[in-house]
Formats: sequence, structure tokens, C-alpha cells
Amino acid sequence: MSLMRRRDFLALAGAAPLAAGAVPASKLAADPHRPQYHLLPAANWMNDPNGPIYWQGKYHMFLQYNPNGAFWGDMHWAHAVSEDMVHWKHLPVAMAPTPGGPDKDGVFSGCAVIDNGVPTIVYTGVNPESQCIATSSGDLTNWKKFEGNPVIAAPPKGMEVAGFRDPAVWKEGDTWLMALGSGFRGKGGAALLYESKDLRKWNYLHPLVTGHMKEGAKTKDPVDSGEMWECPDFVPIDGKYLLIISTERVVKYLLGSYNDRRLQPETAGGIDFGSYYAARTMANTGDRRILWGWITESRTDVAQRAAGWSGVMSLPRELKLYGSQVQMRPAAEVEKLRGKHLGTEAAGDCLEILAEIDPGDAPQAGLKLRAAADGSEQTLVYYDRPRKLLCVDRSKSSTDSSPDKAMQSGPFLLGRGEPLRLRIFLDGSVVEIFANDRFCLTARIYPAGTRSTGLGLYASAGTAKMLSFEAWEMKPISPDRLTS
Ligand code: DQQ
Repeated sequence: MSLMRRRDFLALAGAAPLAAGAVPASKLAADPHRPQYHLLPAANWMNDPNGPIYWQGKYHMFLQYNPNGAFWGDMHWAHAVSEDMVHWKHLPVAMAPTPGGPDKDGVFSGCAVIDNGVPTIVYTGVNPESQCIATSSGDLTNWKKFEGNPVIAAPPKGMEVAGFRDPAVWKEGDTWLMALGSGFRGKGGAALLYESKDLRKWNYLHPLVTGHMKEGAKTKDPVDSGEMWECPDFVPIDGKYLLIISTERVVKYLLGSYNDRRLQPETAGGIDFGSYYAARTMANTGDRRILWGWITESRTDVAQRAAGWSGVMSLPRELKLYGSQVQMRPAAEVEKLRGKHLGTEAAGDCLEILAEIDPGDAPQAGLKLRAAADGSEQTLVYYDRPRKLLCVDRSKSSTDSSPDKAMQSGPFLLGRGEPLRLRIFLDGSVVEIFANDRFCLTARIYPAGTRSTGLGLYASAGTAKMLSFEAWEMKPISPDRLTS
């Protein structure tokens, strides 16, 4: 973003009240690492997308939110609304823990559905982990928790689970089904399947599908070893069924057929290989499968608290099938954010980039981003042909020593003669990468130099060629997001 635009934004934000968390709005608005066109709260901590749903002509997004500061805890559901999935307006917090209630220690993740015309949230209350519901109407700003909560108080008798949370609910005929994030101790993650006629009385059926934890894993948190799956999401897609799960710090998918209420996976893969987690599709969008994810931070807890904000919502991602592969593209609505069209002179930290590259005989070919003229900072996004990987080299992404600069990568293979097609969204510290419509990696970088905005072709050796290149300045979304 140009200096001028950032100053305008600052002036608008200056009128905003101080958000709890006590970092002044002026500091938040001037923070070069804070995204300008991704959804995030006015201040403080956010994590998982919760209950995204299209309802009465508007897109509603709820998200895990801590009103007390830029650190995880005291989970609430924050709420934002949009007419186009890209410009958002914050609404008051939708749900807070109820003292003495089953969600007294946190309103954890869940989903939203429409039950005979009544918008209903199904979520996890803690502690212990139990499933609860709440209903609303109209603009979804007032939610009434069901007096009979929890609707599922505990795991099935005798079952030793590694976790019991994050319901995903859908309807088949007149029956509601729920996939619940869980796992069997010492074995591996699972999505437990429940059924109900009224969202209030639930009956356990069997696992929708199970997985295997890493062999010999000894981690403190069962999620890190794959013993527990968080945030399952189960949707039909182009004649198949897709289960999305968050585990081992990444978002994965299983794709296959669904018979007798069991998923038979045929293929598996990664939804994103970077700083991205707890993805969930939006309900009620007809045949469109719109996926949202939490873009996590790559800097220290101390840096997050000092900044006064933590976590970002991804751009909406549209999923389709291409053969047996999951195709992922930014939703078409994202193009509304495009501002000035730029050619090869493009530079900046608030851009969309579209580049087609012929790697030629270069073992590594791609783009150099957020580069300082003196070479002190740069981030590389490239295809590593010998290793069949798409990589993000963050080792020189910042002269500040504290952010995580580990290499990020995931399996990726170009066909014979197929060019590398990169679509990259730069937004402050966010780098959201789509490669050839079938691979995503979201990275976080925190360049220290405000002039680290250079862009160019990168090749380790050999004769990579830029086949086409264009970019757009991206327009900041409504300053409403600074005034919740
Ligand atoms: N975040 C929520 C849980 C979920 C986890 C708590 C995933 O419901 O399992 O904030 O990031």
C-alpha cells in the first residue's frame, strides 16, 4: 500500500474507539504487518472460522475470538457480515461463555445450519468438551442458547477419546448428521458420526472414518501426533464426498465415496501446506463450496501481544473437483478488490500477482517477493523440480531475528511442458499462494524494512522464463473492521 493510502486509512481509524486489549487504534492502523484486505477483528486474538453461512442474502462469518488481548483464551464467537464475501462489517460478539453453563470455559468451534427456517449454531462448550446449540433469527445478531444444553454431554460410554469437539452438521432427508472431531487413544484421529431428528437429541452411530497417528509419536498434544482430528468438515463435491480435517498442524483432506454413512477414502491430500488451520466450508451456498481458514502467526507470543492483534481469516477459496484432485481457486469475488493494474514494474506489500513461468532447465524457479534493493530481505516462492516441491524460503524474509523463518513446502509436480502458474496475494505479513489451481500454501513473513517491496523472477540456475506477468494493487476493505 502506498504511504498516502495507509495515512488515509489511519485517519479514518483514528476515530475508532480503543478496542479492549489496549493497543491504540492508530498503532494498529499504522502497523505494516497488519493485513489491509483480509478479514480480521478490530484488535485482539482470532482463530478458527466458525459457522460461516449464507443467510437472507448475506454472508455471515463467526470466528473464535478473545476480547481480552492478542493471545488465545476465553473463547467467544465474534461476528462479521458481508454482501460479497470480501467487504466485511463487524457486528457485536455473537456468543460469550455463560457463567455456570456448559460453555463457561469457552465457546469453542462449530457450525451453523438452518433448521426449518431457524438459524441454529451447533458448537462445543468447555470444560468438559460437550456439544451445545443456540438459535437466532433475522440478522443473526442475537443468539439464544438452548436451556437443555449440552445436547451431547460426553463421548459414548466406554470410548476412550483423545478429544471431543468441533461439530459439523448436515441434513440427509429428514435426518441431521453430525461429524465430530475426535480420536481413539493410541490409535489415531476420527470423525465420530451422530444422528438426530431435531438437533437436540443425538444418537451415536459409528466413526464416519478413522485415521492413524504417527508411529511412536510422543507429543504432549494429541493433535500434534494425529491422535486427534480437529474441525472436521464433510461436504458432497462434484459426485464425491470430501472430509476436511485439521491435525498435525495442517489441514488435510480425504476424498471418496460415502455409503452406509461411512466415508471410503479414495484419495488424500493437503489443503494448505503453510500457516493455515481449522478450515471450514460455508453453509447454504448451493453448489458452491467456499472454504475459509485461519491464517496463523509466525511470530512470538510477545510480538503478537505487543502488536495487539493475532490471526487473520484467509480469502474465500472455491473448491471443485478436477478428476480425483481437489481444485482450489480464490472465489471470483476476490477480483473486486483489484485496484490499479500493474505490469512488470509492480512492487508492494498489498498486491495480487499472477505469473506464468516456464522453469526451463532451472532446478528451482519461481518468484522473489518483498525484496529489499540491497538484498538484505527477500522471500522466495519456487518450484523445486528435483524434489517435486513447491517451496517458500523465508530464511531472509526479515532482518528481525524473532519471527519463524523455517522453510515451508509441500508436494507439487508439474506435468511435462506445464508452466508454473502462481497466483499470490500479498497483504502486509500475509502471503497466500495458489499454484496451478491445485496447491495452496499460506505463509507469514514480517519484513523489517518498509522498502522491502521488490518483486522479480527467481531461478537458482538455468534458463527459467517469465511467460506472463500481471499484478494489481489491492484495495483495503472497509475501515468498519477497525470499529467493532
Ligand atoms: N480451536 C478451537 C477448538 C478447535 C481448535 C478452540 C482448532 O474448538 O479444536 O479455540 O484450532
